Amino acid sequence: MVDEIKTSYRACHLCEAICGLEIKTQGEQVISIKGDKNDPLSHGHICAKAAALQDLHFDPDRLKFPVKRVDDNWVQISWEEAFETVAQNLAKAQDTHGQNAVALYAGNPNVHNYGSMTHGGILRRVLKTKSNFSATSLDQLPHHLVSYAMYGHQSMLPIPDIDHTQYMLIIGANPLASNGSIMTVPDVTKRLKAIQKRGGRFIVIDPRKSETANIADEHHFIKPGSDAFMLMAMIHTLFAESLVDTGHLEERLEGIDDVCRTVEPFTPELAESQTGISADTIRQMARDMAQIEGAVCYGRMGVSTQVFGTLCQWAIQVINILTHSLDVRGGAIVSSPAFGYVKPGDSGAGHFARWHSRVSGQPEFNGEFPSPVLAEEILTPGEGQIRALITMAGNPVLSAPNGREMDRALSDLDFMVSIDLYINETTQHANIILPPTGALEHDHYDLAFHRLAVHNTTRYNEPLFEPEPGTLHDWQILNGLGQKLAEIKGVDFKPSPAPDKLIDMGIQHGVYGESSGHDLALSLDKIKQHPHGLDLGPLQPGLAERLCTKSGQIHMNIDFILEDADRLQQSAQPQGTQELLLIGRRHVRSNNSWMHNYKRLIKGKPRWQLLMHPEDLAAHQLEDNSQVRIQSRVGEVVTTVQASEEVMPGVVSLPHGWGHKRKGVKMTIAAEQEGVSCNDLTDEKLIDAVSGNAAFNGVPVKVSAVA
Ligand SMILES: Nc1nc2c(c(=O)[nH]1)N[C@H]1C(S)=C(S)[C@@H](COP(=O)(O)OP(=O)(O)OC[C@H]3O[C@@H](n4cnc5c(=O)[nH]c(N)nc54)[C@H](O)[C@@H]3O)O[C@H]1N2
Ligand SMILES: Nc1nc2c(c(=O)[nH]1)N[C@H]1C(S)=C(S)[C@@H](COP(=O)(O)OP(=O)(O)OC[C@H]3O[C@@H](n4cnc5c(=O)[nH]c(N)nc54)[C@H](O)[C@@H]3O)O[C@H]1N2
Ligand code: SF4
Ligand SMILES: [Mo]
Repeated sequence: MVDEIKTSYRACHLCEAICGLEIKTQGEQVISIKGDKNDPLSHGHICAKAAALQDLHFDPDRLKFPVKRVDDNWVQISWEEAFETVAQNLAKAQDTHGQNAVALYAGNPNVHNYGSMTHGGILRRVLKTKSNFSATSLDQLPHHLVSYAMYGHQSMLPIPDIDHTQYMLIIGANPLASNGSIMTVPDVTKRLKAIQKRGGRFIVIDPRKSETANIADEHHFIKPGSDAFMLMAMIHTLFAESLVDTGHLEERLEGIDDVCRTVEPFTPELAESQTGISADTIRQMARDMAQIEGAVCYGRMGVSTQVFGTLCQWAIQVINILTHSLDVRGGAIVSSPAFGYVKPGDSGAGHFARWHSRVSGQPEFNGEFPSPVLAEEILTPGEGQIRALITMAGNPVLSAPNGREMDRALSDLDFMVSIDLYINETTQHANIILPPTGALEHDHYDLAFHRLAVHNTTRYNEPLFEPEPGTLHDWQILNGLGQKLAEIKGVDFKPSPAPDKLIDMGIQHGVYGESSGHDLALSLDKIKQHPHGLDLGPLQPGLAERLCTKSGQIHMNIDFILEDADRLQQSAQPQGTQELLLIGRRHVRSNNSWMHNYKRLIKGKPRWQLLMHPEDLAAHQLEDNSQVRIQSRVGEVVTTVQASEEVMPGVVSLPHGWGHKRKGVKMTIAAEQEGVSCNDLTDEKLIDAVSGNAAFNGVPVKVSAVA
């Protein structure tokens, strides 16, 4: 008998765009993966990665059952043995060396996997360790810290209302490659072009003429790490030219005079000398932000993972506030999701600097230390030293700064366990790997990304396939391990119900919920009746009533951020400093460190080379397409250089997430790829001084010929 063809609707979980897919299957086979035209957010858009969901599902390298490392080999073991061994070893590390001797590192895919979100806190609760780390501090920590400090909640993140804006200033983001971040925006190309069609403009500020810059109305090169000078000068201009208009939020603002005083020294002329962007251009951008109705300033990785990350993200909020661009149509608006609607009284608002890391004194945020200090906390002896580690969906050896030191640190641990799909650069150090089911084998709800979306929608997806017998979902692994640990430690434990049970309550009590008396009377059951998803309308202003600060005000004058302006002023450099600065690069066919194992995505021209401006090549007597040595404070790599006028002179670009060709990696296709890890060069000491977030962009390097 031939199986019937089944059509399923499903969100792609690979990036923040959360595109709706229409997937046809027959028995265990995938017949086709297309965009779901009826998805109310993505309207049929997909990128090349969507088709690779089947490669991930069928990848022979993907683990399905627990394995333990015996010398250089991996041996399959039962879940029971795995949980028992892991729990014993973690408990032993805590008994011997104290509570904080066991650390947790949670990587990026947790946020794309709702069971990991609902159950992710289990191990933290049972272990009661302060040694918590995640990819947040390799990424968007400055955004959360600024939202926490200004609006009173780490998740109160204003999102660009891209579908209605008339002027969008994009700083250090490349949504054409990334498909958007802290801005869930499927089909960003169409939405950006629509701004131009309705007579608006968008501007890109980037040291590289990126894919996004290529279709922008204007692109300005900027010296990496110098954006804060430009942003402060824009605020300076708003005050100097009496352009400030705070509109309906006027009565809600605290500390505007302090802001005015702080930006006083930051003239557009100073900014010109530091950024390379003319003072006139900077003044004009400030005027445009102020004078165009429905304007928005948006900044992402380029202005988050750099040495002034927090100051930059704060300044971006301030520019939106002072130009009446916060909480207005076409500006930046906090979303209204069916689950996770941020409002006063919410738990999870966050906390900051209540304690500090042991070795270099970096502040906690929301109970986590910045990941750049993870390796030193493992390698530095003394009370509180980390001796055991759990990684969950993370690959810090390739994704954290100074990856080689991370590599050494992981091999120095007494015990390590990884909850992961693969044996890769990081998980090869584990004693035991606990693999979860694949994404198509469990249900799905985007807990994180509906909250960051440019349009309010909601959607629940059923699994496509039955999980293979004897396999476990991420949340079941967390429950199982939590239970075992609790038994051994003699503490109470109740396994958490399945994720769908947990979110149903949140939806029913949410703004569109049954219990809230909303017309839609949403519950998870009701959402399930709409497999394409439900349209909940455009972004809605209404921030004033939702502010989560104790005073109900927006704090503009946050001491620890304003003080950083002094550091900025002191960092001003004489013109003509001759240092090469390294930045990263994303490509639409890749995703951080873990999507290089699929033929479909890896084919085509190599994309891991170092890009360098022809003038710099000539100045360094280097040939296009030759082997070069790149050196930084922490290490060196040898790779191929490619001449490119995309990057500005003085800047070189190398993507992260490569460097799989090393002993122990069991990802067949990835391990055949050339390309080195950019994070063998990035520096764990180069951080945003306020938050401790990694500064991947603007790393000083030397490039020389290889004899
Ligand atoms: N130089 C430089 N470094 C960077 C960046 C940069 O721009 N430049 N970007 C930074 C950013 S933004 C981020 S978010 C971090 C990412 O840093 P990480 O999160 O540490 O790294 P990923 O490459 O996302 O690794 C994801 C891991 O999760 C596993 N995995 C995938 N899906 C699942 C799942 O469903 N369950 C489980 N249990 N495991 C799964 C994969 O096999 C892989 O091992 O990297 C950062 N590093
Ligand atoms: N295809 C693909 N999509 C992805 C990912 C991926 O790896 N591949 N990763 C996902 C993740 S985890 C994230 S966090 C998002 C990131 O999403 P984005 O932030 O949109 O992505 P990036 O490509 O890192 O864009 C950062 C831009 O900043 C520029 N830049 C570097 N330094 C500076 C600087 O000092 N100042 C300024 N103004 N610009 C600078 C870079 O040249 C780059 O164009 O993408 C997500 N989507
Ligand atoms: S843009 Fe591509 S990777 Fe991102 S959700 Fe859509 S299809 Fe998936
Ligand atoms: Mo990220």
